[in-house]
This record gives sequence, structure tokens and C-alpha cells, in this order.
Amino acid sequence: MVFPSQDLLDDLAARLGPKGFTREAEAMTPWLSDWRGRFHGRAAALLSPADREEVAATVALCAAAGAALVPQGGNTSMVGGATPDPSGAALLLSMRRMNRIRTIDSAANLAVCEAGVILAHLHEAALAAGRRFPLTLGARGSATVGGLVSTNAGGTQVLRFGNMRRLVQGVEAVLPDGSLYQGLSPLKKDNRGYDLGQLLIGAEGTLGIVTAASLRLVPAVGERVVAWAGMETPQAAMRLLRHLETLVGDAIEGFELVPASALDLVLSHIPGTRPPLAGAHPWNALIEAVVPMAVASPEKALFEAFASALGTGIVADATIAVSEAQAEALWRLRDSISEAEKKDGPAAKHDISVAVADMPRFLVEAASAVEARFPGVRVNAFGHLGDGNIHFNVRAPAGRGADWLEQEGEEVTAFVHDLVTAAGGSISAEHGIGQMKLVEFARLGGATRLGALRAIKQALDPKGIMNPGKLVPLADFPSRP
Ligand code: FAD
Ligand code: 2HG
Ligand code: ZN
Repeated sequence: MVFPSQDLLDDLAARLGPKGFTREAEAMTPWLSDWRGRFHGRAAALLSPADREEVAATVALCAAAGAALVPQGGNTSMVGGATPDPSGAALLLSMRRMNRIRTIDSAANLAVCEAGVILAHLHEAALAAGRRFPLTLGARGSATVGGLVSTNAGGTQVLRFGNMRRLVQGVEAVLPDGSLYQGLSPLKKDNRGYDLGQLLIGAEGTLGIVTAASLRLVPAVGERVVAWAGMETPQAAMRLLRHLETLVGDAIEGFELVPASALDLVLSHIPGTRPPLAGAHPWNALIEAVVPMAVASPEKALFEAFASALGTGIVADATIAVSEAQAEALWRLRDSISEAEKKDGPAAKHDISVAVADMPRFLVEAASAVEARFPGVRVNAFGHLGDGNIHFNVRAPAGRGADWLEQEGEEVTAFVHDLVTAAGGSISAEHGIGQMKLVEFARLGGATRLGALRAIKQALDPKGIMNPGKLVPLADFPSRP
């Protein structure tokens, strides 16, 4: 990688001004490690452009010099996607100053947001306009539109509204040569060949810098009902989901699987949390049903569905929140799992998917296989059961520290990923590849997929300046024995 010359740094400083350019360690350090504290990098400077013109000028200058850029939004990546490498050659390109919601059109149900808009701010703005942006996740207070688009983020509402790919109408981006792609057009139909916007969604900053996106809005929440149910097995949880969908319909938009291990972590590490049910259950589900204004309340339907699920033994116990405060408290139990797991110690993290119907059996069998193969480890498998996407995290044996991840993490991960691959699944359901999964992606991605990815990367970013070392394995890594 080319180190930026003093001339390039001077040009960038002059173009971006004091608010947009710094080399001060104090300003840069918080952004040089990932959220989980697993990856640590260095950067030649922190660039914070204020608008798309400044982004375009920055990229053009870097392209001419062959200098690498690492785009960053809220820095909540789960795969080290926004952390530069330790060489210090790359320039960190923060999009956080570009935080303007350009328009909210409630008639067209569209919001045009700059890349640095924080998800929670978009939620508030949509609500003020009588609408809702339905995608949400635990990092909503920091994750940005640009990061969400670039990782094709999922979250806890995918069941009903899909992931970012389904919610993005158009993308505006600066391509690796510094040109501006203006793809925010509101056209409903447009078949002019390859869809560049779709290509940029999930590209993890390797094909360009997303400067803005137009996002689909849905009707505001009229009423929501949040409930918690305890059960014996993940199979019972899947049966409950299907049961609720039959009786309550598509009002069911959140259905999150929480094992006793995850709940225990939250209750021991997150202040102010309380057990949701009187007794403990091996598995739990957090359920959210939402209807827009003017539609009959889902509460009665959910209550009756639970009554029959209790009657048939699918569910052992259940509670329905009777206030917004209680609903928020139940969601807090779910949304704090990553934080609690982080406080507890190291874990090898696996964001996997298999066919939805196969997941309950897969996760029980895979957990037994992993715990038998690596004695002492503790599987903490939670998340988006209704999407067939579980965070199959393997916690270090009790008392082991970060050295465990260094020494055994790779082997554990390869073991889990081999099971997933044998089941026809994906080793990255929603978090992307970043740097964390690069070697495993090279090993398991398949020649056709990897060949196409490399060809696209080479065509659009021939100098390899966009987020190098992420997502696209440039070389074949040696296969594991
Ligand atoms: P960053 O972390 O800054 O960057 C992510 C990637 O996008 C990097 O590769 C970066 O280079 C690139 N990038 C960022 N901005 C741009 C841009 N403007 N143009 C081009 N590339 C860019 N993810 C889920 O999918 N579902 C979840 O349920 C979920 N829950 C989470 C819960 C917690 C507590 C945490 C910490 C993370 C969670 N995540 C989840 C992961 C993360 O929040 C998402 O991946 C999110 O989309 C990242 O947004 P960000 O702005 O923080 O991006
Ligand atoms: C979630 O669903 C996130 O909570 C984070 O995707 C998952 O910490 C994790 O492994
Ligand atoms: Zn998730």
C-alpha cells in the first residue's frame, strides 16, 4: 500500500479545512479500533468531508496518488470492516459530518438521507412526518445510513420488511475514480442495465463511497404489542412463530430467539434488567406485533394465540407487556446481548444462516458438536430465528481471556463454518465479511462467486484504493488441513 505523500496530505488539508482534516492522535484514536475491540489499526489522517463535493475531491486526489481510503460511519461493524490495517498507510474517511436528512416525502414514502445520518435520528424524523423507517438494530444510536447500506444490514425487523437491500430505493455515491454516481432518482421502473445502486449495497466500501441514499418508509406504528415467551426447545420457538403468523397474520414483525445463556449474560452485566418471566426457560422468544393506525388491535389476537400455544404445550410461559415501558424493558433484554457478551469475555462470533426451517435442528446439533469438540466452550446462539439467521457465538471456556481467541478462535470458527457449509448455509448472514472473515470467505466462498467479486472489484477499483483488505480476498489463502 502506498503511504500518502506530504503533498497529498497538504492538498487534502487545504480542500477539507480544519474541521475535515486531522492527524491528531487524540481525535483519531477512538476510530482506530472496532466496537468489539478485536481489531486495531492506524491511519495517516482522519478525513471528515462536509458534503459530496468534498468526498468527490478527496477520492479524486487519493485516486491520482494511489492512496487507500477506509470509509467509516458509526464504527459499529461486527467484522472489523471500518478499521484500517496497522500499517498506517490508509486514510480514514469518516462520513459522520454528512448527517443531513435532505428530504422526507411522506406522500411518496421516501426519505433521502446523507450517509452520516444516524439510524435513531432517521427513526425520529420519520416519526415526526407520520411515517416509520422499519429497519432497526441494537446499534441504532451510532450506526449510520452509509454503514447500513454498505453492509446491507439486517436487524430485528427483517421478518416483515426485509434487510436494507429491500428498503433502499436509490444510492448516491462517489466511485473510485472520484466521479459522482447520482442514483437517487425516484423512478419506479428503470432497466438501464446493471444496477449500480444494488452493487453498492453490501459492498462494504470496496466499490465507492455512499454519500446518500433514498430509503423507503412505511406507515407509522399505530399500536405495538411486545411479548416474551419461554419454551423448551428452538423447535418449539419455530412452531410458535408459525402459530402466531397463522393467527395474528403479518402484524408479527419481530421474533427473536434468546437462549437462557444470553438472558443470563444480560441479567448479570446490564444494570437495571430483570427476568421477564417468573421461572427460567432453556429458550425464549421476544415477539413484537405492530399494526398501523386504524387497524384493529393485535393484542387480543396475540393473547388468544398465546392461550392456545400454552394449551398445546408449545410455550411453557408467556407475558405480554402492558405498557410502553414494559415493552422497552423486554427489548432491552434482547438488544443488550452483544454488550453483555462483550463485558463477559471473548467469543468467536459467527453470523450464520441456513434454511429457515432447518435452523432449530441445526443450532442444537451444531452446539453439541462444538461443545464436544472444544471442551469448556459455551455456545451462545441467539437472534433472528424467523430469518434463519442466528449469531452462533462461541464463548471462551470460563476463566480464559483474549489469548483463547488467539489460540483457538480460528479452529473453532473453521469447525462452525464447515458445519454451516455442509448444511448449505452462509457464513455471513447480515454482518458482512470485513477483515474478520476474509480468510474463511476465501476458503469457502467458491471459485465462481470469488472470481466474479474480484472481476467487479478490478473493473471499478483498478488501483485497489477502496477499503483494501476487506470483503474481496485478492489471493487464494491456503486451505486449512
Ligand atoms: P461502520 O461500522 O462504520 O462501517 C461498516 C462497513 O461499511 C465498513 O466496511 C465501512 O468501510 C463501510 N462504510 C461505512 N460507511 C460507508 C459509506 N458511507 N460508504 C461506503 N462504505 C461505508 N448488524 C446487523 O445487520 N443486524 C443487527 O441486528 C446488528 N446489531 C448490532 C448490534 C450492536 C450492539 C452492534 C455494535 C452492531 C450491530 N450490527 C448489526 C452491526 C452494525 O451495526 C451494522 O453492520 C451497521 O450497518 C454498521 O453501520 P456503521 O455506520 O456503524 O458502519
Ligand atoms: C444482533 O443481532 C447483532 O444483536 C449482533 O447482529 C450480534 O453480537 C452479535 O454477535
Ligand atoms: Zn443480528
